[in-house]
Amino acid sequence: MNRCFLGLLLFMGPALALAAEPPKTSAKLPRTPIACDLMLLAPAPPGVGETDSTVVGDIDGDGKPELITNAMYCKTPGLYAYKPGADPTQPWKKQLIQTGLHLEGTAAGDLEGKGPMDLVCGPYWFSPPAAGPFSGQAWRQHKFAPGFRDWCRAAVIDVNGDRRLDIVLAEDEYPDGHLSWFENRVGVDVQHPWLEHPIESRLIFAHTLQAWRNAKTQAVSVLVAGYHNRTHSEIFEAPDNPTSPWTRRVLADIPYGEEMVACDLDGDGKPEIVAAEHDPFKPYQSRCRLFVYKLADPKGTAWFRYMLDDRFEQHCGAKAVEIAPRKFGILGHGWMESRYVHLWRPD
Ligand SMILES: [Ca+2]
Ligand SMILES: [Ca+2]
Ligand SMILES: [Ca+2]
Ligand SMILES: [Ca+2]
Repeated sequence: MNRCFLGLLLFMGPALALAAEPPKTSAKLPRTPIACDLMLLAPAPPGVGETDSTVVGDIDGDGKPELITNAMYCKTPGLYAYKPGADPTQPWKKQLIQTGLHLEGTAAGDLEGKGPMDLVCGPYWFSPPAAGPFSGQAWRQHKFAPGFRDWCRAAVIDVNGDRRLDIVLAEDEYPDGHLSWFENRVGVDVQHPWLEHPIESRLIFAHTLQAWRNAKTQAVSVLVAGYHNRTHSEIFEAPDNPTSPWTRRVLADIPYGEEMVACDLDGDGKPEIVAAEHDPFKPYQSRCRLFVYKLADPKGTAWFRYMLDDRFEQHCGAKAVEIAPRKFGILGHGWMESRYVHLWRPD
């Protein structure tokens, strides 16, 4: 186990089994509030609303990441890519991917296997023009999930191991959301370029979707968590044949859990789950808890829970970030105290 993370666990006291209350302790992890100079990437046209689905990826292949984000809840919804210039404090180059569709659930990956990065947003995917992703020319729009509504969470991963990236998609703003993976047959089967394989059909406001492949077992897992009170967070595990029914394991009840993330914080090859409560209203906004869940048995049927903090709402989600090689911190961002990004680090 990574010594930094071991130190973090010892600092927080004994582990508790799933469903137990967090330890009563006055000890707090070191937290660094980072005051953000919010930078306007580009002037927004009138009527543009909130962004709700952002991904970072190198979509033009120059080795540097770009930012892809959507505009929602407005008269002119859309999806845009932004590219910084030599001076990132100057306005970034802006490329329209689509406008007119209210979509959320953004992911990036080379779905055609031809090099240039493609984008997924909701039940659509978008391929760049031949002139280049930032050429100003229109991106091509394709629909891969005709049975899905427009508000989703998406992940791009090779589920069946055929070296073609597939798409995992969850409907995220509905009390009866579907979760499926879509087998990539683009360029192989013109009539049916995407084959849907349903996984679940009763997700409740699934604001978290993350998929990963276990480096040792090669098994694919998908983390899904609901946004509203008393909803479950669940991990779906693919069987050897991922077109067969998947195993579903309930991780925990997270009151108001938003944007959970799986990350191998201690380097043992198995992901931990970072979960932050996010109720932004008084008096709860100063009582929300930040948890790390760690597997307590090899089969994934029980988890230890560690509370890292209980003072801040994290409405905009918590993320694990590599702050040094193989050393992870946790970033959290609230809604009411949005001027600050919080960083927890294990030393
Ligand atoms: Ca790039
Ligand atoms: Ca491509
Ligand atoms: Ca595949
Ligand atoms: Ca781990």
